[in-house]
Amino acid sequence: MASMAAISRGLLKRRGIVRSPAAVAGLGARSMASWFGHVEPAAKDPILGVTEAFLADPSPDKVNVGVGAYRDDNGKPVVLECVREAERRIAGHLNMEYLPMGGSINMIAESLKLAYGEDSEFIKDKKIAAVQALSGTGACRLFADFQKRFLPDSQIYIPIPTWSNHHNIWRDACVPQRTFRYYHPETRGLDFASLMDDIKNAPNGSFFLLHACAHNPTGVDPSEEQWREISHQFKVKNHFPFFDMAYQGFASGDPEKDAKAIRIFLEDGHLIGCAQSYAKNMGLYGQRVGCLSILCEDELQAVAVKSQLQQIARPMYSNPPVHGALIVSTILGDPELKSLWLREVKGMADRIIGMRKALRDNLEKLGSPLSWEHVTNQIGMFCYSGMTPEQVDRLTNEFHIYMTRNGRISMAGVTTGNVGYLANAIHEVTKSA
Ligand code: PLA
Repeated sequence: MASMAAISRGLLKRRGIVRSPAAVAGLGARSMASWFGHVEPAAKDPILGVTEAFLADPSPDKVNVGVGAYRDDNGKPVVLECVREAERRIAGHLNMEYLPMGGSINMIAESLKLAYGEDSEFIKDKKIAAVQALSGTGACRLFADFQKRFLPDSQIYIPIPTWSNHHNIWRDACVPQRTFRYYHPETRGLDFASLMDDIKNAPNGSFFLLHACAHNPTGVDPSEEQWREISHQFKVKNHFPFFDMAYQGFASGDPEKDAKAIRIFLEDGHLIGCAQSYAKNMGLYGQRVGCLSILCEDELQAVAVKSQLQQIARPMYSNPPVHGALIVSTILGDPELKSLWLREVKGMADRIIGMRKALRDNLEKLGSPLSWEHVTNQIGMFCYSGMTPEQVDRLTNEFHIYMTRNGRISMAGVTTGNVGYLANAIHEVTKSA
């Protein structure tokens, strides 16, 4: 009788995971050394690749307005005072035990209040399945994997344009992608008519990815009235809205106001999904704290959905990291720290608004023949400048200004010190256009 070991070796061989000694001997030295010889370098990420190029540039004039990372007016990364205070309170009191698979219960409870409202009936009725996620990216990915697992024939409708990584996330989750129109290059505003047409023309019961506020990269959001129409049409078509809320607080300066689109959909009786991130609004970029929530029909369904989300997480990363979640729950769970946070979010949003005005003023003073009104009309972290990839290349090659080739300027990286230099360079590459 064959031994267990021999049987399992046979199984592995059939699956091509181990090779027989004869097969290995026949491979020869060259192929033994080239297990990964066929692996080509990956294409550079359109956003994080910009940071790599910026870091490699020795020029003292260099400016990074690529990645959406907030800087103070001296161009330095910011740790919020509420975060520093939360760290002081945590220090020495934290054990390093694993969190539950679904993450920090307190952090999740606070996150749901931010997205669904302090007194939300859905929270009271326990209708929301929610887990801590590896920031906004992880929340989107977990949702995409969940969608594939339980609705394997579904697709996702993604706005054009969108954050480049949305495409990667749903691609890697093997969910087919469709697009819907969103932005009008001529008006530099929302293409509302086309957006509504695409919602109407999608098959009933489609999944749609919506930016809850401060759309990336365009800085263009629907008005409240337009959100109401969108929500109404979603009802008619029975579409499922998945909100990516990576910038709550960065659109208006007030997280409560920035949740308006979600609240409208909730009022209209939709079931929704929501990805939240504390990277930007708490400046916790590298801590990777976020939350994925799915509003279900009842508590029973929410319990089932949560258990399945945890089961998707378990073989990927088992359970999420503890430190950032504790910072978030400490801040949001303490009225004093929470109001400090709200002031600090407002401060960041206001500095960005100030820089929009400064950039536009500078361009107008230089006598630019183009209109730069959109710089101040757009909201959130980014200005979708309208510059072409070739103009962006000139900014980088001639002026050491680093940004994504779609013409997106991260206003969070613009400061009193560099706005004049930036405006001058933009004027140089656009004046003859
Ligand atoms: N969703 C949107 C719309 C985003 O813009 C980003 C980050 C995320 C999710 C994910 O953020 P998180 O995982 O860090 O929480 N976008 C950045 C960074 C700021 C990036 O590309 O990763 C950007 O520069 O577009």
